Amino acid sequence: MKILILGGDGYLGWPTALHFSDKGYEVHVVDNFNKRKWELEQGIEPLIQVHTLHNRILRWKEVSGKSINLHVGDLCNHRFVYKLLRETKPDTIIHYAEQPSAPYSMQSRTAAVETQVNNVVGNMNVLFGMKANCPNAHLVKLGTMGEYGTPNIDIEEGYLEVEHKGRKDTVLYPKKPGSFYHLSKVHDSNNIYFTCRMWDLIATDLNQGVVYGLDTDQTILDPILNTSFHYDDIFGTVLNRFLVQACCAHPLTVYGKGGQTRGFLNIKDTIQCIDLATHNPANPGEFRVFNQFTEQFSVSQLANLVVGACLRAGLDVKINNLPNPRIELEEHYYNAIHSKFSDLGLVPNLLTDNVLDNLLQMVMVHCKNANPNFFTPRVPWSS
Ligand code: USQ
Repeated sequence: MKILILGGDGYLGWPTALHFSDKGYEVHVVDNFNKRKWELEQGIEPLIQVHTLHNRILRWKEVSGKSINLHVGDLCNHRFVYKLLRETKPDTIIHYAEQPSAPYSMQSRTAAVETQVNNVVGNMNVLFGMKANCPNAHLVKLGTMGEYGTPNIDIEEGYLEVEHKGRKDTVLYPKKPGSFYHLSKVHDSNNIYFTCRMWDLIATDLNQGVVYGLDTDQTILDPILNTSFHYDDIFGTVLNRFLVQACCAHPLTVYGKGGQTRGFLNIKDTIQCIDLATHNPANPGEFRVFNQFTEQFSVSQLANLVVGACLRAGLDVKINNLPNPRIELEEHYYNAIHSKFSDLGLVPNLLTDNVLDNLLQMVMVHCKNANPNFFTPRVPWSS
């Protein structure tokens, strides 16, 4: 199988490339290094050095004997996308290549527009490029649970059956995203759904929850194979942030009341889900939607779990409920269905005490590099 990974330099794209290369597939990675540029512009660094993609690919070849093919280019350039798809003719396209941060997208008009242009136009070029060059390829697109927002009813997996004035239909689940970033993924989903209906494209949209963790079976083989681990207020996700804050004896930055509830998953389960989706493709014309997370927590629950892990490790850490920089419900109903991956055989790596203790130990080794200036949130949603 030939696999094309868009966004192969990123937090999830790189471990995905290693996973499929390890399995013996022909792997092509694509990146324009925009994420590294955005980090430089913000003065942000990951906790652990991330080597260049070129060096990581070289090291992987030395460690495993296997090759990963690198293509440097921008998905917003349709000529690049068409050439890429024409020359590689992939069986599966795994699309991570988007601006991934809600706070980044809420900084300014410029950042909001940049996020939506980068994400929506890049995704549209992939869809048009697929139609022209590889209409039978399976697109596995990373969306987000944040597309749904926090509705006062159960969140279904993609679709909702409605009865209206005595008639029934199935519609895409209504979306109420909470940032221009999350909204960009809603636009992507609509565009992909449209092209499945119009052109018979084959797609799986993965509404992924908040990812935590650093290590996968391949990244641990050599320090140069590390993926990025962010703890800053822009690109860091909440549990990764809390772990670094805890190791620096900084109070955990719970925004507002902390009742915000989200779906979470270990980075190892991202890889497992992508593997399952890849090996069980959707049908022609099908826009298949999976909710990709393994368990749900409120932010306060997570903070308390981290405090518990700290106690076991002999660290004294406090929780600080900061004024919430975001506009979001801090107490709400949340019940998101996520059975489709279980049906395909997902065996989740849940956030047990043991897993949390190991994550804390890993972060402790590196926390001397952490910059406490990145702990305080700087982007208010209201500005
Ligand atoms: N939060 C805190 N304290 C912090 C950081 C975050 O209380 O220091 C809260 C936020 O207010 C929010 C929740 O934790 O209620 C999650 O925030 P997050 O920054 O971990 O996640 P989010 O902004 O939703 O975005 C992240 C990824 C994004 C992915 C999304 C999945 O950056 O790429 O799409 O998680 S989901 O949240 O399910 O939409």
